[in-house]
Parts: sequence; structure tokens; C-alpha cells
Amino acid sequence: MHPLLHVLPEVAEALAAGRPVVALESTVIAHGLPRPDNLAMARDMQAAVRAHGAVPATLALMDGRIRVGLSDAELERLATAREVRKVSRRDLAAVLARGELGATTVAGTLACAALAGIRLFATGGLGGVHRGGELSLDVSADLPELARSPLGVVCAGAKSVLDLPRTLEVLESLGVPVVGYGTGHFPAFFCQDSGLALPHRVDGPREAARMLAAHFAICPGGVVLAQPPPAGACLPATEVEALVAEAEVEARHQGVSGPALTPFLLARLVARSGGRTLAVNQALLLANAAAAADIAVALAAGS
Ligand code: PSU
Ligand code: MN
Repeated sequence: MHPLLHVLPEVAEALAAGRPVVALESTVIAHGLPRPDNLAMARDMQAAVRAHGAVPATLALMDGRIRVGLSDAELERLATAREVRKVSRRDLAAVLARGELGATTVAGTLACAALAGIRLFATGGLGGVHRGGELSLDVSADLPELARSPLGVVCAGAKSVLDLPRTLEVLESLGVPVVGYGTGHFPAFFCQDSGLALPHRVDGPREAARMLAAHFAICPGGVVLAQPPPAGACLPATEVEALVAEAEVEARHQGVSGPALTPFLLARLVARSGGRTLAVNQALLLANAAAAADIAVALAAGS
């Protein structure tokens, strides 16, 4: 193992034995969800992974090491600390060298999970091309990192606050497969369907595992497995569009940009929807954790 990695014994044993492990990110805990729901969700996601037969490994930076798997006390520290850095690929070295507390984004988690040899990762929504990104060039580092790190990433598509058609264009250019998990369309995070057709679809964990095994055998980088949010939890697309448009105006007026933009927009949506976007976010995080565990089990079984 890499000297900067500190792997929880339970996770290290599972990896060494070829048993299923699912990586979980920590930006969603530290910056993506309001407190105290964030700690409850961090615990519930780990429990969902376990209930579906895999070992959860939440990733974060602590005391100068990349932590792969956190104890409950460490999860609590991450969810309640006053200052937590948002760590993408570009931030890894600086935060490690200073020994700061860091929550890894999808990009940061992918980079670290790849070092540890983890094959599955569950998150909520990917980062992507922000609206207006064709001029601002605000394109999440999640996209190039997906092209580098050999993991299957179960998500509900990319966040509704993004430009979804351009996000898919960039993923195509990068050669990252975007596969519908039980759907033929790219989901839109808070909504089941963005209206954007996907070129490939798999149904169920065994089909997903077979596709991942073929990809890992012949291609570098990862695979996006896009699962629609649970039907009962979804919001109407027109309502989400109106909420996002309002939140975008607020961000512009307050001069919010860069890494602060995504957490700002998500928090404004929670406030403006009276908590309804939070309920969808929580439901899809749990569903994605469960699906990633199912796929990790199938992949470990070689089916
Ligand atoms: N999806 C969520 N909540 C989040 C994020 C995604 O439901 O908080 C986080 C992820 O960690 C993702 C990051 O990698 O937002 C993207 O941020 P940016 O657009 O600054 O790259
Ligand atoms: Mn950005």
C-alpha cells in the first residue's frame, strides 16, 4: 500500500481477500448536506452498503494521510468540524502536507480510491459542466478524473444545477462510458429523466459487473452507472428548473463562483424547496450506495 494511505483494517482485509468494497465520498457529508442530517446520512450510507453485502470505505484526508474507511468517531469529526477543506485532485497534496481536515469530492475520492484498489464508488450526483461553462470554463474536475481512475461510479447522473447535455458531451470526448442502470436515459438528479438518451444500458448488478469487468480489462479510467432517483422521491422537472434558475441568480448577485458554487446552489435549493430537494438527495444517496454494493458483490463473485 502507498505510504500516504491509511486504510481501516476492515477495508484492508476485504481488499486483500478480494471481497467487495464500496468507496463513499466525504464532500457530500461536509459540504453537500445540511447539519445534522449530514452525519445521519453518512452513517446510513455505510449501513446500506453493509446491508447489501459489501464493506463501506468513506474517504477523507486527516492528519496528513489519505484515510480509506473511517470509524464512527472520525465520521462525526468530519460531519461536525468547523472547517473542512473541499478537496479535489488539485488540492490533495497541499491539504495532506498541511495536515488539514479535508473532504474529498468525486474527483478527489476517485483519485484516492484508485490508489487503494477499490473498484466501486457510490455518490449522489457528479459534478460537470456548469451552466454558462462554455464561457466560464467551470467544468468539474470530476469529469477528467473519471477518465483516469478505474472505478464504476453509481450516481443519479449529474446535479440538476448543471448543463447536462454539455456534461455528456465532455464525458464522451474523454471516452468515459455513461451507462444507464435500469434506464435508457440520463437521470437528472432530482428528476428521473433528463430527456437525454444514453447509448448503453445495463439491468441489474450482474450485467453491470460484466460490463465493468470488460471495461477494466481493456480500457483505462472509469464508468458512470447512472441510476434514476427512487420514483417516489422525485420532483417535477419544471419545478426544479424554476428553483435552479432562481438559485443561479442569487449566486450571480452574491458573486459566488469556483468550488463554493456547487454547495451554495445545493443549499439554496434546499431552502427554496422547503427541504424537498434534501429528501430526494437523501433517498438517491441510499439507493446508490445499495446498488454499488450489489454490483461490487457481483464483480467480486466474477459473475
Ligand atoms: N452531489 C451531491 N452533493 C454534493 C456533491 C455532489 O449530491 O455535495 C459534490 C461532489 O463531491 C462533487 C462536487 O464531486 O460536489 C462537485 O463540485 P465542483 O462542481 O466544484 O467540482
Ligand atoms: Mn467548479
